[in-house]
Amino acid sequence: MSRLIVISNRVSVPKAAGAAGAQGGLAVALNSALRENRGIWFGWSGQETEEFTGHLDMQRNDGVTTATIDLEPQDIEEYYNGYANRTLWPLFHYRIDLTEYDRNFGEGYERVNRRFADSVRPLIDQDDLVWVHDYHLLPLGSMLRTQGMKNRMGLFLHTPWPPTRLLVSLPFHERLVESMLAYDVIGFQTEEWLGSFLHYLEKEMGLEIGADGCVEYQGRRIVARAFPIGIDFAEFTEGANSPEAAEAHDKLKASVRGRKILIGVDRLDYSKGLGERFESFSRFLADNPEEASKAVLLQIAPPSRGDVASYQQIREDLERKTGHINGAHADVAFVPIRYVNRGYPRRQLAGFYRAAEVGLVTPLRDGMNLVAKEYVAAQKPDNPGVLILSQFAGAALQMEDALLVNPHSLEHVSETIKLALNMPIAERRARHEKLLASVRDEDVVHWREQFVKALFGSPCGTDHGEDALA
Ligand code: ADQ
Repeated sequence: MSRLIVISNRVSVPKAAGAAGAQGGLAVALNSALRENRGIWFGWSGQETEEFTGHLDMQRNDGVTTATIDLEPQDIEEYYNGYANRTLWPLFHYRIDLTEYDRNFGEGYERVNRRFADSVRPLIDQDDLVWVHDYHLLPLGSMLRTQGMKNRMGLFLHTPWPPTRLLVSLPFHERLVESMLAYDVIGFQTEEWLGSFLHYLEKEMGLEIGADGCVEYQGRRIVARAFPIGIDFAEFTEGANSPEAAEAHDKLKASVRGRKILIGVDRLDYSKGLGERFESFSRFLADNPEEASKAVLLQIAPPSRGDVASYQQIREDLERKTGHINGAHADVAFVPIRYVNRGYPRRQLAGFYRAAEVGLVTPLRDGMNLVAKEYVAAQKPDNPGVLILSQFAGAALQMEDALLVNPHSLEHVSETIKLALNMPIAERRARHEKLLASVRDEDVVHWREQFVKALFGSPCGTDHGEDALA
């Protein structure tokens, strides 16, 4: 049987469900995938070393083998804080105003991708499947091919893929996209991002896309498809019914003394639309004085990428906004926004979701958004809360029974908050039932199976990978 080799920027050593600290969407998804496949998760340790050595730190934790390397300060600055998070992340989230183009970033990105390729190469056997993740490592596959690797290799992009008109603003965009065509399978979160990618291949590279999503390039056949990621439904619902979740639920409920709770849970990132969300809630408070003192917004937002200036900026903006809004609407016994900058164990988080009458998930742009799915999974089916979801989250394509909103429109979000807080139980149940079915059926196991099936099989007919897998 082929092993699975997962490669991503960071490797997150699996934690037990009740353990402290936040785990990002990627970490949560991959740990469940790896537990069921013998294999290795390779990536950066998150640690800095004075000079890059390529030393591999191998560990085994909770059924998952990890192999990590340390990076030197210049790598971290140019590759991680630079090209990945100051160039590609904003560009892929349609923020060309925040996108920085710096030649050193591009060079650092290629250098670190080559270091990844050199370090992981000895760990890969002839018939292993290689699954690369995300925007940090787009050219890794082509570097492994240059070293003669013939294994089947797939790439899954967790972010959106931008429209061609935006992407062409990136210097050397042709080189970046061309390098991606070294993979056998290229996966996107939604048909929308897939469509943008295929549009680029057609318009900028003159390639022809087959009806099956297959593309021929330099004698190889590549498939590009949508594989919407899901949550670990079984683990999450078990957590939601745990004593830790019940305790978190009860504590939060007691603290709001009968008020209704709207909850937001997001990494502190400008793509998540937190500023607009706070302002929409403020509009709701101003427009509905009779309801204003009956609702509390709990926003949990652990800081991320603190070394990047735009992230320091958003943190300051949100602190100022929270201060303003609370200053305008609070009284001695009531503060409308509770803004918390820390991570929580997943079971506690599930308890908070369950305690909230409304899940407020309003990113300006998001590859998928797992918080929307976790909120639905955590609800009590006989008395569920209401999900308000941005139409610009990838999740909106699967979750049409949420209340979909335009996060840029304060009026729209404010009116939808009112609707959600007053929704009759029958409608809440009916919407939740449909949402729950899709969150349950299209979970992370389904996602992984679909991707690995495409990687293992040959959806585009023959190519070099088949012999190795025979
Ligand atoms: P993220 O941008 O990190 O992921 P998201 O999908 O919402 O966004 O996942 C966040 C995860 O972190 C959730 O599982 C959430 O519970 C957890 N989390 C957030 N705040 C937390 C806190 N305070 N305490 C504990 N846990 C917390 C990227 C893409 C998304 C895509 C995922 C998966 O940007 O679009 O859905 O990858 O592919």
